[in-house]
Amino acid sequence: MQKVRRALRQAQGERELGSAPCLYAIALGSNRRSRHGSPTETLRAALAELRPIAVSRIRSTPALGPAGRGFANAVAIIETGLEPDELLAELKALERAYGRRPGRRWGPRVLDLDIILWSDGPWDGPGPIVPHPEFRNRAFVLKPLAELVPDWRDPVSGLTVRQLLFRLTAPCATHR
Ligand code: A4P
Ligand code: MG
Repeated sequence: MQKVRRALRQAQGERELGSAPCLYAIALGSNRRSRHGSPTETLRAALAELRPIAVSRIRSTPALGPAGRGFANAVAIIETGLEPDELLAELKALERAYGRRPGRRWGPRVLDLDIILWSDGPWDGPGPIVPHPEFRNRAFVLKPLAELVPDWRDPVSGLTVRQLLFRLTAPCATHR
């Protein structure tokens, strides 16, 4: 994971000087079969299309909320010159290409792609909210994220991914 850490340091440093592509952490979820197969096989195919510089392992997780069936979840780190609104448009197109149709919020889905963090801090432009407003409360995002970038600092809370995961999962945690 040295490569990701180095790339993150470099992206954050160089962006201050106004160059270099951005790094993004993208969370992937699926709890419905696609033409690629099971949710795990679907994530494997989608991960390849994102051309990531690092990927977490794919975990089976119980559904949070009313989505019913359990999920396959993973996180990918990608490098791109796109801004968050442009990247979200690409991710939505990929979701559609995998057969996702608009439906009930939190309903079963073939593929969900969420932007969790990017190397430029908070995004206050059009489109997505970055950091993702719910990621601090979700072990199915924080665990794979911590596998890849434990020292990446959430620009809103000021805590690292490792600290956010500890806060969520420690036995006496108050934030659940
Ligand atoms: N949007 C705003 N910010 C972002 C962002 N940072 N990244 C907007 C991506 N999208 C963002 O998303 C709804 C709207 O959020 C979009 O129009 C986008 O512009 P969506 O993906 O179309 O709909 P959704 O997935 O039903 O909503 P959302 O809020 O993404 O749901 P979540 O929060 O992803 O929750 N349990 C387990 N174990 N694993 C899961 O992956 N996922 C969900 C869905 C519930 N339970 C789960 C899991
Ligand atoms: Mg989503």
